[in-house]
Amino acid sequence: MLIPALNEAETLPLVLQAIPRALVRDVYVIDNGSTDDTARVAVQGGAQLLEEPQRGYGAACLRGVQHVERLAAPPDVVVFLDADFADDPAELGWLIEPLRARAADLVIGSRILGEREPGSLSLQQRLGNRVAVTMMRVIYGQRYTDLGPFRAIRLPALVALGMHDTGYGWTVEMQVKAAKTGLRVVEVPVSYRKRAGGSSKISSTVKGTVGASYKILYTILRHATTR
Ligand SMILES: Nc1nc2c(ncn2[C@@H]2O[C@H](COP(=O)(O)OP(=O)(O)O)[C@@H](O)[C@H]2O)c(=O)[nH]1
Ligand SMILES: [Mg+2]
Repeated sequence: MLIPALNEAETLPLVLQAIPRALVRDVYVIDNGSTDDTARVAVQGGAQLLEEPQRGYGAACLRGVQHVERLAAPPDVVVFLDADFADDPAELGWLIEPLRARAADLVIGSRILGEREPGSLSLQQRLGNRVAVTMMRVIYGQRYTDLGPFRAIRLPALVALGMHDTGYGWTVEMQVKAAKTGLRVVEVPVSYRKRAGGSSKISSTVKGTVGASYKILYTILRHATTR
């Protein structure tokens, strides 16, 4: 399991405690240059610590993937989970079930299909999601309902996608490339609550929202022209 974290010392312990450890071999926290106690609480909570000095959600995820890929015994499946305790790690079983059953290569936890705490997804997030999934359906013929961060993928399939995005285009890049290369994709409902520690670094600010929206649309369209 890979958990990118930037200054999430408040919520990371809750996340780590809630992970059903029987289902997970290793938990890695990728510290993305935190200035708080993130690194310490990660280790205290039983996770292994990786450091990624380059800022960005995708940079942290890529670092984690490169690490597990090079292990002597790489895992079959990689799960991504945010450190802000907005997702419920206890729902991991539902997420990996389709992979276990060999019925999917990529499983997206959909917050749209699941139970959302009021206010956990802002209006602009829901609208942005809607635009992005509609574009992916029209351009790539793949039905998604969400770009949720809680997701599981077979490691060989992930490596074959050749992920590059170092920022918030990471989740949509994975989905676009999965659709283009014909991975078997399944969505499962996941619940979502308001992040506990402070406010979101992206969706609660105008700059973050505009930047992420632009990046998401750009990613969808760029891959359309390199079909
Ligand atoms: N904003 C930001 N988040 C990062 C970075 N690296 C890792 N993260 C983690 O990415 C996750 C998602 O960030 P969050 O602020 O909740 O964004 P949102 O859920 O999209 O509004 C959290 O677990 C962050 O700690 C980074 O460089 N920038
Ligand atoms: Mg969040």
